[in-house]
Amino acid sequence: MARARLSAQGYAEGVLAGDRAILARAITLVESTRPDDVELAQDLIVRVLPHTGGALRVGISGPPGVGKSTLLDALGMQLLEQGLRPAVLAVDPSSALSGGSILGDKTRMERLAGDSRAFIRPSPAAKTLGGVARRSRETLLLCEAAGFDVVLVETVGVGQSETLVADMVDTFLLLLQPGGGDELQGIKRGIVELADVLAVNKADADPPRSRETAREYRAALHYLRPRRAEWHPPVHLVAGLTGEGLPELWAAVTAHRAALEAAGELQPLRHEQLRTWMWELIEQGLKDTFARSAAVQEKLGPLEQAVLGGSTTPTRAAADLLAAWQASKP
Ligand SMILES: Nc1nc2c(ncn2[C@@H]2O[C@H](COP(=O)(O)OP(=O)(O)OP(=O)(O)O)[C@@H](O)[C@H]2O)c(=O)[nH]1
Ligand SMILES: [Mg+2]
Repeated sequence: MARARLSAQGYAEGVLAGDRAILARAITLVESTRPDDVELAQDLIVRVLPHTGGALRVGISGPPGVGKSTLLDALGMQLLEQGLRPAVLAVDPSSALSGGSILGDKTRMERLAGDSRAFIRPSPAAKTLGGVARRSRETLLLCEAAGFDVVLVETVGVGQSETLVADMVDTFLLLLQPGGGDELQGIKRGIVELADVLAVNKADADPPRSRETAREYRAALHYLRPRRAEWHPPVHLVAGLTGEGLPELWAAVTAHRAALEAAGELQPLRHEQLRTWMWELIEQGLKDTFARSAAVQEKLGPLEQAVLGGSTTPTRAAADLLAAWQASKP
């Protein structure tokens, strides 16, 4: 990046003033892995933290090609009409493997991308899914500080990133293809259980089939344990392409948030997410220092071989390595 870095205060002021160019640069800073950038980014986040928490945080997932981006484009435009300002973030598990963001989201969100009141940010490139998650969480906070009322986090539903996204939002929305139960759609039961609101998309193409799919999911949901006593996930019929059913879908999303608040569960949910986030980082940090330790590196190969050769057990090898690590510390 050719442009000079700002101070943490400089970034914070720009973000809080809703300056989109500075917001974009602040997100780039948060995505950087350079140690001095990481320090500066944390300084920035701490400064804006008192101004976060105000947005409706919504996750949206579903199988590849189900129409997530198309629906977000239409929904985003509808929110703008209501005077709300949406930001759309993408979390792409494959970017952790390919090192780049592949979602051509701006092409599927043309209207929203062209509107200066909205904000769209593709998935950060990171080596691990945990890295993608950290950057996305901090980007969400920056968007809140910049005054966005709704933060929509899109992730492709292939069974890796949904839990991550569900762990950073208030309401998790699952889009389904018309026809075919979750076996066919490749959606794991655990993902259906994460959903607060479900919607069969592309209902314009084959309405009877879509209604049948919605019926099947409603029936299936009876056999799943609801995540919360006061909320039973509804199944809607929508079409992102025509806008059909979107007002009702949005009403369900806001009703879910309202139910959380009425039950006094919003704060506890967000607190739990912060705790989980912190412990994930601690676990990652411990693993990294463990793996880097000379004492561990010396014993790791032989012990792994011993486990594979059947002369010791994974339990004993792990205990030996942990003991060697403990003993090596000053
Ligand atoms: N008939 C119909 N087609 C739709 C609808 N929504 C999206 N599509 C089409 O479905 C295809 C995929 O749409 P996207 O919005 O890119 O889907 P996506 O879920 O974001 O896809 P990935 O991000 O690649 O997982 C496109 O060809 C859309 O035109 C809809 O409501 N009705
Ligand atoms: Mg998409």
